[in-house]
Amino acid sequence: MFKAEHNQLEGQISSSQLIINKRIEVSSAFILGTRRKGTFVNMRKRRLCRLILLQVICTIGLITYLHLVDTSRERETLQNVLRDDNPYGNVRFGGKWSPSEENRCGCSEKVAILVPYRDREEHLDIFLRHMHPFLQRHRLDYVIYVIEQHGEERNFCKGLLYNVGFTEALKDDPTYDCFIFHDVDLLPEDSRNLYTCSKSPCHLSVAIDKFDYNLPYNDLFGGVSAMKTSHYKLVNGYSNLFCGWGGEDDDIARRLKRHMLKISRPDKNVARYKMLSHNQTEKNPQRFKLLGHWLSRAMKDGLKSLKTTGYNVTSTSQRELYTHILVNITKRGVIDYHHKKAI
Ligand code: BGN
Repeated sequence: MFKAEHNQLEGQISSSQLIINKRIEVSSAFILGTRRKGTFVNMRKRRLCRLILLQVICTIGLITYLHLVDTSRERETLQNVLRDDNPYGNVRFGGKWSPSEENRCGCSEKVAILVPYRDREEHLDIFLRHMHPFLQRHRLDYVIYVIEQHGEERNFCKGLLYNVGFTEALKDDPTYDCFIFHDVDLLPEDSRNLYTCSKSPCHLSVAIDKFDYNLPYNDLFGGVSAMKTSHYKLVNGYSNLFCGWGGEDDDIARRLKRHMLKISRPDKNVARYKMLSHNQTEKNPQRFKLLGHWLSRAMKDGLKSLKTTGYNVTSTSQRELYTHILVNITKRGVIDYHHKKAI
């Protein structure tokens, strides 16, 4: 009795097992896309479908892998760029930077970048972010000095600020060999434009976007220029008398010529600059008169007359990206050459 029941049960199990097996077979055949012809399953078709499915999975996997590798590589490059262009990374307080011994450019020049400044915070910010990575690419030993004007004088006295910057920078470090005189609104576009001092004074801002990348006139020396410390002293620096826009650069160009110092220029395809936009500063109506008397002033008006020019250094401080020199300039009177000498 018990055996008969057992055999019956076994028979039921094996028949239901058969049904289940058949269902699995049918559904897998359906999934794999094979068609049954009656009860016969085409084994070759099933194998082919499995192979296709495997290939599809592999291709998707490969594409995903390549995409991940690519994005991580892209991210890595971007990080490098950001690291390279991060002005805060390795600039010492006071805006000082020097290359490591093994990375020196081969020149031992110490360069001071002088930037006369007033009321152009957003320009200064852009300028510093641009200049630090730019100068570091040259592997220069440099410091950026920002010479800020305040006080009663309404007009901007760029030449005087350059002379003060030059004098204060040499007090800070008497070993500077080279000075770069730089407008805050000019950004060099090409890293091949080297900020070093050659044998002769060099006019660096040859091609400015504002002038369609052309030099407006041959004797132009304004914008960005480079001079050896000895040359700047020789020509008595800039005139202290040009306050307001224009003329101070033409005046020093004449001084250089007088000392037979020929102005050199880099290639105009390299010496390219972008000028940051701003409102035109008030032009100095006295600039023509002043220029007319350039020779009689040349040996007095400048570095030599700085102490009697009516300014004092309010403070000198080391800021995160530059050395700040705050200069108080007292109000200038009108210079009348017919009754009084310039100084
Ligand atoms: C000139 C200015 C320069 C200035 C250039 C470029 C004068 C003096 C005129 C006798 N010179 O005209 O100071 O750098 O334009 O903008 O204004």
